[in-house]
Parts: sequence; structure tokens; C-alpha cells
Amino acid sequence: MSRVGRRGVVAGLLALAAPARAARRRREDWRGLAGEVRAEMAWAWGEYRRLAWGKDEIRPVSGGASTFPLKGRHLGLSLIEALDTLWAMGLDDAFRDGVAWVRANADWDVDGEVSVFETSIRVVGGLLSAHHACGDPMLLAKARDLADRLLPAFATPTGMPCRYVNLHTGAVRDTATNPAEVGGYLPEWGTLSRLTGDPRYADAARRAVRACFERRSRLDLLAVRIDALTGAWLDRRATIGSYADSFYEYLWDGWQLFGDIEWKVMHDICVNAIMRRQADRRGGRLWFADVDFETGAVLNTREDELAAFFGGLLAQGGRHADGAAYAQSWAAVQARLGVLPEEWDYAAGVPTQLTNALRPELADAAFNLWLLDRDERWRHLAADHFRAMRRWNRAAHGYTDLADVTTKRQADHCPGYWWSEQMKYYWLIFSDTPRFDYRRNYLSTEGNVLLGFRH
Ligand code: IFL
Repeated sequence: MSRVGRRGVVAGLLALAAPARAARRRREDWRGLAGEVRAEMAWAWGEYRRLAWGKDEIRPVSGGASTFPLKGRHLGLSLIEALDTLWAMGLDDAFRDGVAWVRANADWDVDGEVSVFETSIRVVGGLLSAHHACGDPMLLAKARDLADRLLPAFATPTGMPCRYVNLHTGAVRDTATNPAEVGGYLPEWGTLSRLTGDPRYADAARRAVRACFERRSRLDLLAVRIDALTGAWLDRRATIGSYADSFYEYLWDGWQLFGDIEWKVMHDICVNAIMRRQADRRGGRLWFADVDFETGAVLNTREDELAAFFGGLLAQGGRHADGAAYAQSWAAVQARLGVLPEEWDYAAGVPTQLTNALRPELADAAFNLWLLDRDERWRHLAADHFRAMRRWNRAAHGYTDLADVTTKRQADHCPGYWWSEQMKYYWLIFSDTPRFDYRRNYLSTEGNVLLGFRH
């Protein structure tokens, strides 16, 4: 039985316990709420279509646009990130319109430099999930062409990729990298190898992960910066937050998606060490400290919002109670501030970075927990996340980040992941759509569905 199949069994067992708990909570019309999510997506897509068509990221307050991941030139990032969400929602005309744009305009032969990791999870992943949705070989060909242009970054002595590559020349830059940008490839690149029969993508992804994992400390912890050229650590701080997060997520995912036991072994070693050395239970809440990766000494008690994904990962790896507790820790912050700040000091109980980058991690955790136990409390948590976002982040032309969570002052940027992640998590958790297999599926760190669409 594949790992995904096993998740179905676990979900069935956990679901038996769910109805009693669910009955104590307020009643919601989940399908109605799903309709509201879909309406917001259709409206935001309409604004993007009208004001920023083919641009990377819309500025939802002013109606302008910004570029990412290439400086000064648009690649259609948001459009590509949105595709599988549109399809999952049955917004088929919009999906076809977007695919037609890709066919006519997406061209990766650009003399400019991109982040290898961001381009892979967002653009290669977005094209692969759109391909999974509709089967159009053009989408796979575009994904492969782009991955071929990222591959030169992996030609280092360690196998860990440099952070940036020029899409036209293949010139690489910046060997001072981090676990997330080293280990964040296998789901997309393994899928690419499976679909094309070309093993180079999966091989490069595997080699990079192993190189980083093999350099873990005697406590089985990874630090947050590493040199791709020499393999030397450049920092001592172990964190589950930014620059490390996707490494742990993709160890589990390599096992879940491909059933390869090597990834589960690595995942268990890393997560056991994190639980032993970084878990900090205080005031009835579970948090994770940043610690010295060799001594385990606590360095600080500040957590990135990005770390909120870890609740879902803990539950997927079999630590359901811990995963639920961690998601509830973040839910409590959301209840207190309305929306989550970029960074929170759990010892002091104060936000330490006041911005809100319109991030999806708490909705991601709620979705993964709900897939496992079908407990209505996760739907309620996702509903709170959605309603808070609609209240505070909605602007004239779409959804925007916030400059300050205490005043709710809006900034003017809609990140590409908004289209791929939280809107999809809300939709899938509320809608019970027949287009998605709720027992056998796989969503990447970017929310791209690489397994589980039903036609
Ligand atoms: O791009 C997103 C992805 O989930 C990730 N890191 C951060 C983004 C969303 O906050 O791996």
C-alpha cells in the first residue's frame, strides 16, 4: 500500500472519533462557505485579468504589478500559480484562458536570474499541477524546459544547488544556501522524472537532500545556512521556520508521494530531534524554540509564521496530538490579533514583526489535520482564517499583504502563493468537490496538486 493509501486508513480511524467533538461546535453551511471562497477567487481573477494579465503579481490596492522571481520582467507567476486552483473550483473558462496564455506567452529563454527554489516550487510546480488537471502535454513541456534551465545550479561538488541561475546562460550565483532551498525539489522533480522518463531531475533532487542531511549535527539537527560548494555550515541556529521549513516537509512528501522509505527514515530522524531539542511546552501551548544545532542551547523564542505549517506535518508523520496542539497555538495568536504577524515571540507573547505577508501556513495545517481526522474544528479554524483575511486583506483589486497587523494597515502586494495555496485549501476543506480525491492525494509545499485530481 502506498503512503497515500495508508493515510486513507489512518484518516478513517481518526474520523471515527470526530463526530462527538464536532457536535459541540457551531453549525456552518460548508458548501455555502465554499461558494463564497469560489466567488472571491473569481472576483480576484477578474481584477488580475483586467489590470495585470500575464504579470507576476498584482498590486491590489493601486492596481499596478510587480515582478517575481525575475527582476524587471514578468513570467506570469500568479497566473501559473492560480491554474490548478481555478480547475479545482470548476472555474473552467478562467482555467482555459490561463492555459491559453501559457501556450502563447510562456517563454523561459530569458537572459535574467531567478531563485532556483522559488521558480521550482511555484512555476515548475504550477505547470505540473495544471498538467495534472487537464493533461495538456504543452504544460509538461514548459515545465521540463524550465527545469532544464534550473539544472545547472545543481552542478556543485556537494550536489546542493546554488541559489540563483540565469535562465538563458545557465550562470549560477550564491552558494550560501539553506536547507529549504537545498531540499525543496523532490516532489516536483520526481514527478517530472516520472512523467518524462528522464531520471536527471529526481537524481539531482535526491543528491541535494542527502548532502544536507548527511551533515546534520550529532543531535540530528540542521542549521539554517550551509555552503553549497564546500558543505560547511555557515550558521549554528536550528529552526523549523524560514529557510528550513520545506526541507522537513519534503522529506515526508518524498515518502508520501513516491513511497521511498529513505525519505521517511530521514524525516523521522529530523522530526524526532526537533521534538526532543526544540519543542517548548509552556502555558498549555506547544511552541518550537530556535536552538544551537550542536549544543541544543536555546537561542531565541521567536517563531516565523511560516513555521505554522509544522502542525500539519507533525500530524502526517504520526504525531497527531502534537500537530493539533501546535496548530492551536497559532490559532490562539490569530484569535488574539485577528491575523497572524510575520513573527511572534511566544515567551513574551508579542509580535516581533508586525507585517502580515498574506500567508497560508495555518490554513495549510488545518487542511492537513482535517484530511487526517475529519474533525470539524479544523474547518472552523480555516473558516476563521478565511473570514479574517476577507475582512482585513481585501482591497479594491484583490487581496493584499498588511504593513501592520496591529492597525491592519494594508500594504500593496498579492504574493503568487495566494492563488495557489490558501484559496485552494479553503475550497478543498469546505466544498467536498468531486474533482478531488480526499483519500489519495498530494499537495506540494506551494499547494500544487500533483496527485488526487479526479476527472
Ligand atoms: O511559497 C510559499 C511556500 O509555502 C513555501 N514557503 C513560503 C510561501 C508561503 O508563505 O514553501
